[in-house]
Amino acid sequence: MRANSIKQLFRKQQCALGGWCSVGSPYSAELMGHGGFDTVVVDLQHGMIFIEQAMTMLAALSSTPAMPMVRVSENHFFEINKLLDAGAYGVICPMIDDAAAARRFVSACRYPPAGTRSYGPTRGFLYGGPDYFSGANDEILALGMIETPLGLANVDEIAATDGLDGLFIGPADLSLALGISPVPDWRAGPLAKAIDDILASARRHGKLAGIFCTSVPFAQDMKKKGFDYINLGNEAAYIRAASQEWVSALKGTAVDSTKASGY
Ligand code: 3PY
Ligand code: MG
Repeated sequence: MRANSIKQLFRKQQCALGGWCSVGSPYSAELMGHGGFDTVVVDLQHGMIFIEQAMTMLAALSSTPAMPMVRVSENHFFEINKLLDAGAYGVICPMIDDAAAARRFVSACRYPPAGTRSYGPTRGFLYGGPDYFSGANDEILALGMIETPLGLANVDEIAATDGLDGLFIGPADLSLALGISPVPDWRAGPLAKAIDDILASARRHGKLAGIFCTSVPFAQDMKKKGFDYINLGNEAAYIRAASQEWVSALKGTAVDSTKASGY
């Protein structure tokens, strides 16, 4: 079976860079896939993307060097199974609150006896290869998001979950969980401490640590901290930023950076 490039980078202790699709289009997914990222995530939670579009985007991504991943809309067995069958090589699950939720998520990603995933990797074969079944439980990446008050309180029991490959921080929801603005201030205050605590928990349990970053300085700081997987905004933010920059240059007006955040 095709090796999971993110797992390989993690084993070599090299940082993986992620791109993120929130526009429901196979063409934009393909463009992102050729953008130099190690992986590109199709976001079914907050992205303007539904399951049929996600299938075409996963197909488009598999023609590029970037490993196709998804963020599912919730911890839902059917949706996770369907997207894995469609060729997703990694799943990010939002709002994991405790070890029970983490176990349910991992179980949906793994074939028996390790889990309860149902068999039928229709498109998964095309991307993963004919020996998909023998390698899937090892190659498919399962990342649980820490971004709720309960998730933060229970981070150690979540990180200890067997078969969970890593923790992924959603800084906007995590900020809300801490009672602060969802525009993340990663440099100081409660979010900075929570990021350090989650990273330390991942390290204690030998798990990968990832984070969604909304700007280049944010991403650079997280790289310095030693995160294994750093996601660089999303393509909607790139479109907003580049169009503002071009239009402002021609109109001679200032760029309003508040309109080009990473969400
Ligand atoms: C968050 O910041 O809450 C996220 O889920 C990132 O997409
Ligand atoms: Mg979130």
